[in-house]
Amino acid sequence: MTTTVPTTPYQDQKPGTSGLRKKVPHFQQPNYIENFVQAIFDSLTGFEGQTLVVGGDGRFYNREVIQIVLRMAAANGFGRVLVGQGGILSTPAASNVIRKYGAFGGIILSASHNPGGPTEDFGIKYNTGNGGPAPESVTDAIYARTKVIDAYKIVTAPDVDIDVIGETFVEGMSVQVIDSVADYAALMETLFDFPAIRDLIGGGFRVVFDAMSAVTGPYALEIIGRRLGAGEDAIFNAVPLPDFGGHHPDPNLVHAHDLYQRMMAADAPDFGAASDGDGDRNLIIGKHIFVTPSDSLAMLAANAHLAPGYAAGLVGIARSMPTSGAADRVAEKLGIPLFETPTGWKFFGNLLDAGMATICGEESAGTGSDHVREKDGLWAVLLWLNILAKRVESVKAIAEAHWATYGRNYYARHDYEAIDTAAADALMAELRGKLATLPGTRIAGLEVASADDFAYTDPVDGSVSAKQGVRIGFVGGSRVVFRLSGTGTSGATLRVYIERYEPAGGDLAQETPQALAPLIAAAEAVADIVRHTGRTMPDIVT
Ligand code: VG1
Ligand code: CO
Repeated sequence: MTTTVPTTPYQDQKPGTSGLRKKVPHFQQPNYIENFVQAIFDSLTGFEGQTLVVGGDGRFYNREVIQIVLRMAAANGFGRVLVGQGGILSTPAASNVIRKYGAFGGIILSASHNPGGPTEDFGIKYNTGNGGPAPESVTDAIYARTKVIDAYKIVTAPDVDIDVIGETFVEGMSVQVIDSVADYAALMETLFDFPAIRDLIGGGFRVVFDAMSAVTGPYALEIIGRRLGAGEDAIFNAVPLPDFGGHHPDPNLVHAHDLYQRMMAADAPDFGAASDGDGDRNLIIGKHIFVTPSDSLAMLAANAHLAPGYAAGLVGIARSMPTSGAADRVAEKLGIPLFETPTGWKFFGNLLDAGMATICGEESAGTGSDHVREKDGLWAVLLWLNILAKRVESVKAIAEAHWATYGRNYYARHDYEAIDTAAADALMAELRGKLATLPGTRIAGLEVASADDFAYTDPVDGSVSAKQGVRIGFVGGSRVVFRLSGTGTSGATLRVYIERYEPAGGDLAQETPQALAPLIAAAEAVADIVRHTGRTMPDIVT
């Protein structure tokens, strides 16, 4: 039986960089989930009888919300829902399922790299039929609807057993619980040379993968552990836990510190990797060398033709604006276009759909391709392994050869977390206020060549996204970029992106903090971070 339940709107359901993210208790307010899910459905047309995909990263509250979504999907007229077993679907796997089964769209329950648990973070995101995050036109419509919503539709029905593969019905709507891993693993086999990687590993090449007690555990066990023969012992923290074992499932040098230490040890394995809460990010560490995500994007693009799925070459490369320019040099050499987009995977969707880009990446450890419409952590790991199997060189040798050819973009991101929102806004407003006067002046000894607030015009649909980050370029090609995070849930997070280019033939073997020291000083001088935030040091350097 379908009931229309009256409700009152919340004013704070604005999706950020990647969906709506709040603390769990916030989501547990009366009708908070129901309002948002109904606002999604109210913003869409034509889904009557169609398929919806639902899954998440297994964090606390995942299972409860899936049951609500199932009852509301039935009440709103969907014909079928595909659910990952146990409620588990990594973000790239969900994107694949949406595409493979021709679904109308999908609801992904995740707060990605944010911690999980009863008092930590939860998130909801809607993906469209191309498998990608809803574009801003859709998220804006959802937000507008949440502010005025006065009722939602739900059926009365018992919970569906989402742990058993098979079909059940909720008030006439089919619910199919599917294997979370199978479709994704099959897709990976079409893209990469599994026999070559198996031979590499069988020959003694040692691989370790840290799933960070998050969603990629089952995927890595099946693909790296079993199909590629690395063994189950090669996968650490392989069981997805509702609270990720109390850790941040964020694959960076701070939160994946154990992996980093292991890879820097004298007897380190040859290749180490990690992924985040929902499986769309990747951390790549070779024996005794960390590869920055921006460099990884460039190196993957330069070598992608070694994998069967990319043997025909790339049509274009896209990167988010704060990502380093390393990929630009690869695009130039390959004679293909390079697109610079705002932060967030939703901006790559049109380029991928239009066949304008094959590989995309973000400095935040996200890399992916046109095989799905999300960034994909394991995909990046497998492409690296495929390249290593074909080149039969170490990660370090590949990185050094890359820099010797293209030059090196020294790069770091400094995050100031949970700062006062008003202080963060004031810092950005002051910066924006002086942009026009900066070119030609010197900051901490460096001459400013350009200063602007990044605005993007989508080359496919002409939509414009303004105020996407303040960038200050210096004579010689170095730059600093400032923006506020759109995924945090407490206060504001200031991200400062610092980049310096050293051409081939220059000093390519510096330590990154030293190479960037003058720019770090310039960033402080131009933005007055200490005065605005009271912070003398970033919380996280990646
Ligand atoms: C961050 C990253 C961005 C990424 C987004 C979602 O956003 O900077 O590159 O696309 O997280 O990633 P922000 O607005 O906090 O800087 V995930 O792995 O959370 O889906
Ligand atoms: Co993620």
